[in-house]
This record gives sequence, C-alpha cells and structure tokens, in this order.
Amino acid sequence: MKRISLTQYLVEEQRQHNTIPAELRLLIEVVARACKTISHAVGKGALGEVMGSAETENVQGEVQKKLDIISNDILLEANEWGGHLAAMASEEMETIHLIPNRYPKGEYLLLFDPLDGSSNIDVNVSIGTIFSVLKAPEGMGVPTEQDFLQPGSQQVAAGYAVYGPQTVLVLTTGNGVNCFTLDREMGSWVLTQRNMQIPTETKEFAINSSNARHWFPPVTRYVNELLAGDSGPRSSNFNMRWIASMVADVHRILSRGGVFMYPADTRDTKMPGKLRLMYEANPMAFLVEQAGGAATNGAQRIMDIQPEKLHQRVPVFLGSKNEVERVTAYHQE
Ligand code: P6P
Repeated sequence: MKRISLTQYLVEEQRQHNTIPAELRLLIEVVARACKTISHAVGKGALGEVMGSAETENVQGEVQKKLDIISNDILLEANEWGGHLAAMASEEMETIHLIPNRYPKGEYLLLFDPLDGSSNIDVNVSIGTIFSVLKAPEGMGVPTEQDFLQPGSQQVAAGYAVYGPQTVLVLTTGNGVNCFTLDREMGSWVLTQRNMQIPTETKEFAINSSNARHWFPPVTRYVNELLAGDSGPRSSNFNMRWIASMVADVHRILSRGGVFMYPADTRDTKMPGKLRLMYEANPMAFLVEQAGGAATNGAQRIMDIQPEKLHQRVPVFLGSKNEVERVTAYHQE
C-alpha cells in the first residue's frame, strides 16, 4: 500500500467527507505532534530523569508520575497558541484550562488523559495518550466546565496514541478508524491501517480479576461463563488479557477483537468503576463504535450519557459487539 502521511490523509478526508475543517485539521496535527514529543520523553526512561513519582497528587487523588505532568504540560503548550481551541480539560487538572488572553480563541474544546496507564511507566509496559474533541457551544462566552459537559455523541474527533514497541496514533473523525505509525527517522505519522474493524465475535476478554469478590452478579455470571469454557454454557474456551493500560487493551481489541470491562463494584457505589467518562470512556467508545463494536456502562450506550461532572467515573464494557450486548443484557435481567 502506498504510504501516506497524516497530513495527506486529513486533506483527502476533508475533500471526501467535508468533516475536517482547517481548524480541526490543525488541532489534530498539533495533538499528533505533541504525542510525538511525549513518545520521545517516555522512550528515554531512566536516561531522561523522567521516571518515578512527582510527589504530588492529581484531582483523582492519585500520586502523579513525573511523566504524567510532563505529558500534560506538552499538550497544554502545544495547543494554547494555535487559535483552534477555546479551552482544554485534563485528567491531571482539577479545573478547565483557558487559553491565555495573548492568544486567539477557537471553536473547539480538547479533553485528554495525557498519559494513561501510569502504573506501567516504571516497569516499561505500554502506556498512551487519549484525547477527545468537542465543539464549543454556540454563543459561548468565557468557557466554563458546563460547556464541556456534552454527551460523547457530540464528539467531532477522538483518538489515542500508544507508546509501545511501535508508537501508533489511532484516530476517528466520524468516518471510520485509521491507524498511523510513527516513522521515527522522518519524525512523521504514516497511515498503516485503514478502516479498522472489530470482529463481532471474540474469544478474548479483559478484566482485572483481582476484584472478582466485589463484582455485582451480572459481571460475576458473565465472567464465570467465560471461565467455564467449552464444558460451560458458552461451549467455548476463552483467553484473558489485562495490560492495565486502557490504550493498550483497546488497541488490541481494535486490532483483533475482544471485550474490555471495568465494572462498578460493591466497594464504593459513589465511585461507579475507575475510568473517567469525558476523556477515557467517551473517546474510546467513539473509536470502538466507529470500528463496528459497542460500548455501554451496563445500562446504556456510553456516548448517550449526559455528563454531570468533568471527572466523573463510569463503568465500561466495550469491544466485540456480541459480547458487549450479552454482558449488558445480563445487567437488564
Ligand atoms: P487497575 C490506568 O491507571 C487505568 O486508568 C486504565 O488505563 C486501566 O485500564 C486501568 O486504570 C487499570 O486499573 O485497577 O487494573 O490497575
């Protein structure tokens, strides 16, 4: 296949679908360039004095790694001067980040988890960046948190980068999912997989089984049926994977199918699951649905949820359509 760059892809996509106005193309290219910079910082490991804890906590109450903060700063600095954004929001920042007055404002809102999977940084396991793009509401004045609280169905673009053996960028603007691989020698993103599709069937599931004693009955039933294998009600054997980096688990599912689950459990009903709706579940749900998969919170489509808080958490069941529909149906019984 003739290799084309991210820029050429975006220009051609705009010609074909008219869904990538110049400002959105600039936004995507700026975020992609920031991911290149993050990939470089992550790749240095111990040689870059970037490992370990920053001895600070984020709004989630999680100890921040130095690379969490470095990645967040890279995305803020890359995006604030371009004139394409009205404001940004990040897992690492309690409140929204306004564009400094010295710069022009744009009509997009950018949300991101700058470095997802931080518990894997110090042990050299794949981590990544997740981002989601919304339009600023018509007639918005000074942006507020409320302006960000739009359902995932309002996203105009979403994507992630995985910093692994390869650095890849996976992107949707509403017309399918495409994968770009970083050519480190040229420093450019090259289209390597068009129109990724998730098989509707799968024999592979992803869940942190150490929480099994806390699960609600529908999850326990669903997972036990998978574990029962070919002598159980599913009459088939299943494999399990859990990388503990959502970007890596989702990339595997986009590449070969699977079902990913981070359910709510009995430990804390005020904390429904661990993953955040606005900058983890929503962008991944957009990508997964665009690739023919499904994404629910056990009760409804994740992208139909009306957000109430910027950092709210949500249970996540996503991936191969038939399995997501089955585990969601168990929640309805
Ligand atoms: P656990 C990473 O911290 C993360 O937010 C997701 O990327 C990942 O899927 C999940 O948490 C892992 O959670 O409880 O298995 O460590």
